[in-house]
This record gives sequence, C-alpha cells and structure tokens, in this order.
Amino acid sequence: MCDDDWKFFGGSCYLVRKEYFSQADAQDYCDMHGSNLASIHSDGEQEFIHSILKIGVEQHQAWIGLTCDSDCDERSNWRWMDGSPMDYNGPWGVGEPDDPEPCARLRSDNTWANVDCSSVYYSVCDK
Ligand SMILES: [Ca+2]
Ligand SMILES: [Ca+2]
Repeated sequence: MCDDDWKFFGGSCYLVRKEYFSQADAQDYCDMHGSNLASIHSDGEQEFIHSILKIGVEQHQAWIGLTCDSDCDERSNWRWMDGSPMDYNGPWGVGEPDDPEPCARLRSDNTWANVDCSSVYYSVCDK
C-alpha cells in the first residue's frame, strides 16, 4: 500500500527521515516526496507516529507539521501545514507552547512542544 520505507497506518503512509534538519528543510523534503510533515488527528495516529520514532533502543524526537502564524504561545493558534483541520487536542507538554517560535516537534516523551525553528531533528512525513 505504501512505497518502500513508508509505513502504513489508518489510510496514510508515513516516512521517518533519520537525518537532522530544520522544520522548513524537513517540510521541503516531504514536499519533494509528495507529502507533508505529519498531521495528527487522533490518539491512535499520535501513538503510531511515536512508535515509528523508536529506532533500536532510542526514542527520537521529530518535527511534525505543526505551525503557527501569530501569538504562538496560544494553543488555539496552531495549525497543520498540510491544511487539514485542527480537530485533535493533542498532547502539548506542560506549559507548551511557551514562546513565539512557530515550529513544534513531537518529543520523546510523546508530547508536543515548540522550539527554535532552526533546531534540527528527525522528521515524519505523511501522505
Ligand atoms: Ca495525518
Ligand atoms: Ca517551547
């Protein structure tokens, strides 16, 4: 159902990019592969993405497609880069988002948190 290296879940295909890039570079890479940084719409999808980021014994953190246009310390101002609805009140970390940075990642503890957009992480594409 999915191309080589992509993993299937719930009607979508997911690719973990095991290289460290900024969120913008990560989204460009997904776009080149006909996808976007992952959008998350359920606990099941959240758990699946967290599970594919466990590689060997290491639980990686990764960019997902969470972005924000203004007042990024307000959870209600975040949206998915792929344009899908913000219909899942995902697991923001305690006190997150906490600053103006419009880039958020899935942390190894399975919570979302915003961070300096030039930080580099693995990433997850979804199509
Ligand atoms: Ca998705
Ligand atoms: Ca933060």
